[in-house]
Amino acid sequence: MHGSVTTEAQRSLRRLLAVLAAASLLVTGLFATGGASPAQAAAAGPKDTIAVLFSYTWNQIAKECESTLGPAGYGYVQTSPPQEHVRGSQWWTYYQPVSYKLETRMGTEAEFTSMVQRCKDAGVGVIVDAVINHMSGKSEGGTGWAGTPFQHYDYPGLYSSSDFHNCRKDITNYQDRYDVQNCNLVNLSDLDTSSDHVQQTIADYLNRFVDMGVAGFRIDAVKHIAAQDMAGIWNRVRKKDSLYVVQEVIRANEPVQPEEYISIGDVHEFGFARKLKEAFGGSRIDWLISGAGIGGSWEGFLKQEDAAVFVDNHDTERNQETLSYKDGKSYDLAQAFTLAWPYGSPSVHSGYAFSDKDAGPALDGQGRVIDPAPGQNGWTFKHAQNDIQNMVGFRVATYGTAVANQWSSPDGSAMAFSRGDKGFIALNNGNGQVQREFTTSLPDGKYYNVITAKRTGGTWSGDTVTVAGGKFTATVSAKTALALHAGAKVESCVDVSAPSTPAAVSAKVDGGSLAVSWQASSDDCGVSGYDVVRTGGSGGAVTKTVTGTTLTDKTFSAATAYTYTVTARDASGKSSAASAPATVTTPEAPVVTGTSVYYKAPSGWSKAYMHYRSGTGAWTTAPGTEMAPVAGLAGWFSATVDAADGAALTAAFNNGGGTWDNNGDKNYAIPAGPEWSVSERKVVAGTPDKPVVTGSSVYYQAPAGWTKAYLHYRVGTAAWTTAPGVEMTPVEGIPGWFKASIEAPAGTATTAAFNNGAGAWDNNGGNNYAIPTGPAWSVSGGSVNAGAPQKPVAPKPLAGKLDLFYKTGPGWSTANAHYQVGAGAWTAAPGIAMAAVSSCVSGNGWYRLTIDSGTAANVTVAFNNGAGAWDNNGGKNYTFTTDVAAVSAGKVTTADPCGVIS
Ligand code: ARE
Repeated sequence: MHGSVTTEAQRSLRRLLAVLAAASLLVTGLFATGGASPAQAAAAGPKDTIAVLFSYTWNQIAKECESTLGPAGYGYVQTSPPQEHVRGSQWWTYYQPVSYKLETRMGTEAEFTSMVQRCKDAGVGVIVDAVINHMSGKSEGGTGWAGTPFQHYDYPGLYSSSDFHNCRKDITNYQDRYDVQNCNLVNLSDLDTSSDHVQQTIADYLNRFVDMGVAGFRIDAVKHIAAQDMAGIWNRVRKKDSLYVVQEVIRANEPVQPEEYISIGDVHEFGFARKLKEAFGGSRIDWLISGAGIGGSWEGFLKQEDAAVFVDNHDTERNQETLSYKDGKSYDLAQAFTLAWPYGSPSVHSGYAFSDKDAGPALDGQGRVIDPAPGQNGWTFKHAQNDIQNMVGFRVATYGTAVANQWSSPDGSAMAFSRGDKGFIALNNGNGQVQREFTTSLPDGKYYNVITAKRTGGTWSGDTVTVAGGKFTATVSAKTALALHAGAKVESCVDVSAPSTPAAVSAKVDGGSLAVSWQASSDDCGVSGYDVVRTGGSGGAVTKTVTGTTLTDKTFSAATAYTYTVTARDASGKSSAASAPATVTTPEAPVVTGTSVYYKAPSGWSKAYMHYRSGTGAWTTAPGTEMAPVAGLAGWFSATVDAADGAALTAAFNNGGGTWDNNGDKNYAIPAGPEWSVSERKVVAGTPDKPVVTGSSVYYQAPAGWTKAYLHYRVGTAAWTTAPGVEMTPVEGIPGWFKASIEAPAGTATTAAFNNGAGAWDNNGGNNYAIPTGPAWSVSGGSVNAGAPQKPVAPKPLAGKLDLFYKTGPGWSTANAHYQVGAGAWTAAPGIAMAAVSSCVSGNGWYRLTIDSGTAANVTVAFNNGAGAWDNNGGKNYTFTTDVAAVSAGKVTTADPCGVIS
């Protein structure tokens, strides 16, 4: 089931509507001058792929257009910046303009003009890398490639000091829009693009290319040009509605965002390339296509109609933000995926190998780039690599179709999908081969695998697969792909006769399956598949279609006779006669039993896989079957697998990341049977014992100002909750207190920290809180106490008697209260002995005394242990005015701390 991927057709339509909208605004005279033009860049059609020929000479680009790019189906070729630049051997000299003369070390103006025409004739539009944000970065000035003298802020005949922004220091703070758009990017003198003169000068430069017939522009460093300034420049460009524009705004957590520039044209979605690195640079790639798949529906991604994508560009191949040619086959797979997947307009980067990231391309004695040639001077020729140029053709052939038939392998390292009824691709980023029957929406027929097959002119040669009834069986080796499309189909032959009748059909019991096989039929245009009809048993007649000459039947009843007949079909639908029947009777016992295996993983494993075989059958493909965590049993995982005919399983376990437990090289023998548990190298029958789990209520007194409280915790050594943890509920009647319930096996403490869900934490000063098992615990003021908090009872004024509680300090074995009622006489020292309270809800150590207070409004007390130790409240004594009072560690409260007052 495919998601709602916006197709390129929708993309074109939106572009077209935008262009029409702009046009109609103009004719009705409503077009407001001075604002950003609503015009959009040209529609991306089927040929939306750009070959970026980084640092290539103009002469060689012309040749590539004719020999490779045009025939392969590239719509565009992007050049490196073509204006006069500073001198030097580094590649990046041409990102430092000195004048707008089209004289560079890649070629002359005449060569550039000729290239534009030759590429156009080959069906390839030229995209110019336009460096318009700035001029050079040479503080000391100098002389340009074509001999133009310049100073940092002075380019004779073009710009003088007043044409540059005043900031004149380097950008230091990307969080500050002003800094980013007014100061110098790596010392490059920053043009004041708000000025009319500068906008017009830049537009004149761009219009020279428009008149020459280029197809569009890459706008370099546009993040550093305010979007409204860019609109001011763009409004002065001719034929802008027929140009394709792609802008470089590196997405980051910064004020200037890619979306600000979409009224001008496409913007590179750097997030796409970063995700490709995450996927293809690792193992799992399946998440790229799950649901709607990577693209405009993803949070923080440009919409389909605004996005341009790449696997890498000349900056990111150097700073390792993305994959690069250095990643070998995974890089090529990412490229194939990008070309097959309908999100954004893709660029294919093609440069040269390097170890020094500043190193320029190979130069001749005069400093000119030597024409790139395959296998020379490190040029990668990625744009011409067989699989990549053929995937460009795939993109053309599948244009406008939706994604369907998504499939991924259990370990996520391989995936496949269809593009409507026009194309199909399978990508294997894993380390083992994938062999299976794939489902496609391609019409029946024989297709070239364009990843390996070669195209010469319009003729293909190489590996093919045959699709029949929407299925085909193929093997995709590790780190390779298989791609089929409507434009690379074997010419169908003129089908006259039906296939011959399948001969020598046999059916037999083979382990836990029934194996049916026969001899291949012949046909004038090839057999596309076989229909195998089974009769017998309670299910009646069942037909299965296969492309090979065997069928493995796994669904059947015991002690039953089944009869198979086979019919061959060809691609035009002609069928042979049915074969002679072959009959097999299944054995008595059920031949397949399910065994549930429980495994206690070593500590630190977050996942567990079981790699196994049943009897003498084949091993699973490593890492094997992923096991599921067992609820309530920390560290335990389980999987239920089929064991053939009561056979034992041989198994080894691993964490999916290369750590194995193979029982000290002996593997584990797990007998047939319903349930087995493997723990500490022992295999025992049955499921593991679950610990007795008890529930606890955790109460928490939150710091002032918290409106919510969350409990973030782990039971024993089990995993932590996902922050912020579980939300606690306010305790009714006790302001500031919150409550949550947890479950823990008896005797296993819970480690906890509290937070307000908005980033404020109480983790007990970095130590966290240890909460024992038990019915209720209260956490308050940094300590954990047994029991629930007491509802506060409004204190009542003293009336006749004082109920006094005192909690002794360490070393006191008795407590006396020496007191005075109102202004009356003091008791004789040491006063009256208090009674120990044997059971107190808030813990041990409390003493109690009831004092007759008569009509007095207060009672004054000093406590002692009868052996000379006194607590007289630091010399002030304690004065009580309520009917209940409790003193603990110098603190007076007015509630019963023990729950003993009836
Ligand atoms: C060279 C030297 C510098 C020297 C300067 C002037 O390396 O040390 O100060 O010359 O003498 C390219 C090279 C630079 C080179 C420059 C000029 O990469 O090394 O400087 O040419 O010759 C930001 C911009 C983004 C820009 C990247 C590189 O936003 O637009 O930086 N990318 C384009 C091109 C580059 C090119 C330029 C712009 C300049 O693709 O190839 O520079 O024309 C965060 C931010 C990004 C920021 C990134 C890097 O991710 O979010 O916005 O990108 O950091 O700072």
